[in-house]
Parts: sequence; C-alpha cells; structure tokens
Amino acid sequence: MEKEFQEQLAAKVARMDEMVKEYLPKEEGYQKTIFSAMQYSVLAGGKRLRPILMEETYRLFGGTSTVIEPFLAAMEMIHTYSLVHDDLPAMDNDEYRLGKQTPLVVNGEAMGILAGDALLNYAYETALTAFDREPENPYIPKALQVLAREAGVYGMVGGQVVDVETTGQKQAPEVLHFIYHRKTAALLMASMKIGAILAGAEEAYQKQVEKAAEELGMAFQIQDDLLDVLGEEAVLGKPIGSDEKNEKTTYVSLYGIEAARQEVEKRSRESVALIQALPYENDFLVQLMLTLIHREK
Ligand code: GRG
Repeated sequence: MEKEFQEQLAAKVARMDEMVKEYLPKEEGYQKTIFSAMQYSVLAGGKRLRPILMEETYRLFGGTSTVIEPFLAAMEMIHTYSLVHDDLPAMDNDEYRLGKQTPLVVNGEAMGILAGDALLNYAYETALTAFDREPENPYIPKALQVLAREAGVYGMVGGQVVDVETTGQKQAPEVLHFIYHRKTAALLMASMKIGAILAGAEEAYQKQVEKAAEELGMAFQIQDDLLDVLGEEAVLGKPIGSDEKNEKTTYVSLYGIEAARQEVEKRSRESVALIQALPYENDFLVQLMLTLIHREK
C-alpha cells in the first residue's frame, strides 16, 4: 500500500512538473533572462503539494475537466514567487533552497525581485486562461477570487507582513496563529477550496474543505518549525537553524519540541477527519494528508 502510494505520488509530481513547465513562458526575446529566472525557480523541484491537493480535492468532488489546469499552474507560480521573495536579503536572506542556489544568487538581487514579480503576475495571466477553455463555466470567477484573496493582504502577504514586523520579538500565541494561518495555511486553503469550487461542490462542503486545509496548513507550518530544528540539511536542501538565526518566535520556541509534534499530529488528524466526514471519497488524498505528518522535507 505504502509503495503503491509512493509510486502514485511520484507519477503525480512528475505530471505536475510537466504541466507547470508547459504553462511557463518560452525563453526568447530581449527579456529572456526573466523567463529563465522563472523557469529556474519553478522547476527547482518542489513537492508540488498545492496543485496536487487542488487536483485531488477536485477529483474528490467528481471534477473531470481540464479547466483546473491553469489554476494548478497558477498556484505553483504564486507559491514559487513567495519562496523567491522570502529568500531575498531583506527577508530571510537564504542562499539555498532545495539544494540549489536561489535565483537572486544566480542572477543578482534585482532579478530575484523581478522573478518573483513576474511569477505573481504570470500566475493571474495563466489562471485567466481558464475562460478560454470554458467561457461559460460559472465556477471560474469564484475560484479566481479565492486565488487572489488568499495570496494577498488578507492571506499570505498579510501573514508575511506581521512575520517580518515581529521578527526579533517574542510573539503572543494569537499573533503566531495569525501569521501561520495566513503565511502558510492560506495557499493550502485556497488550493483545496478552488478544487472544491471548480468541481461544483456545495457551499457547506467548500467550507468544510477550507477548514480541513486550515488545519493541514497549521500542521504543515509547525512541522516546518520542527524541521528547522531537527531536520537533516541534506534532505531539506537548505541549512537548518534559520529561525534561530533570524530571531523568529516559532511554535517550537514557544511550546517545545514534544508539544509541537503532538500539535502536528492532532491538527493533521482533525484535517483528515473533516475530509473523511464528507459523503465523497478519495483515498489518495487522505494518504497524502497523512504522510505530511512525518514529512522530512
Ligand atoms: C514573500 C509575500 C511573501 C510571502 C512569503 C511562503 C512564505 C511567505 C515564506 C516562505 C518561508 C516559509 C517557511 C513558509 C512557510 C510555508 C512553507 C513551509 C513553504 C514551503 O513549502 P513547501 O515545503 O515547498 O511545499 P516546496 O519547495 O516543496 O515547493
């Protein structure tokens, strides 16, 4: 079972790699440096977790059309832009991600900033092509709204703002919750919710999926905190200890390693329970959510 799941996952990641690549602009023209910076960062080898969660949620509710494809690619572009900007000297100042130098190291800081800008804008250009595929599809506008909102000042950007502003200070637990909910969970929430919306899931189920993704996102970030303390650099592809270096309050620094482990387990199981309580089934999705509890990268 485990082997079968791993094979299925590897096949889905490979398919997602191909698909995102197809949607990226070709490297040509006077501005081709930006195209290669976009390709370099998106194709660096991420887990493709967000688009896979989006597509599996779409399948959960019986979605079958290719209208989801531009959204899958757009989500990975937004995720990648956030990582590129997060690595900039003014933010986390990281030179390595996934074992590779970040675009700003390869092409300079200005190109690092522009690569992030380019990916963010191109994400919307890409998502909007859903209308070319299915001009009459009634679900596309809401899916676009969710994508834009969760990436923005009420979502990921909002979380990052408070994260940057409170770095070096001891944060209250509710502030830490605000940051994790937006900085990390927001894109996972958007991913799963967009899958549900495009499949035509009813409103109550969309909310249930969003809550499941919120729990998963919180668990995902707390696991990230744990990996920053306990992870193996060779597996992570980046140095550990960056939270301490950057004077970040994390779930681990506030509550300790054991409590953090338990919180990851608890929230992940709650998330899975919410998905399993739906009158639809997708075993692969459930397995994927469960594997994230013990992820090592
Ligand atoms: C710059 C507006 C702006 C936001 C940045 C995403 C983010 C917010 C910061 C990155 C730092 C960080 C630890 C974020 C938490 C989310 C997280 C663990 C991202 C990494 O996601 P993975 O593991 O990445 O899915 P891969 O590389 O597998 O795609």
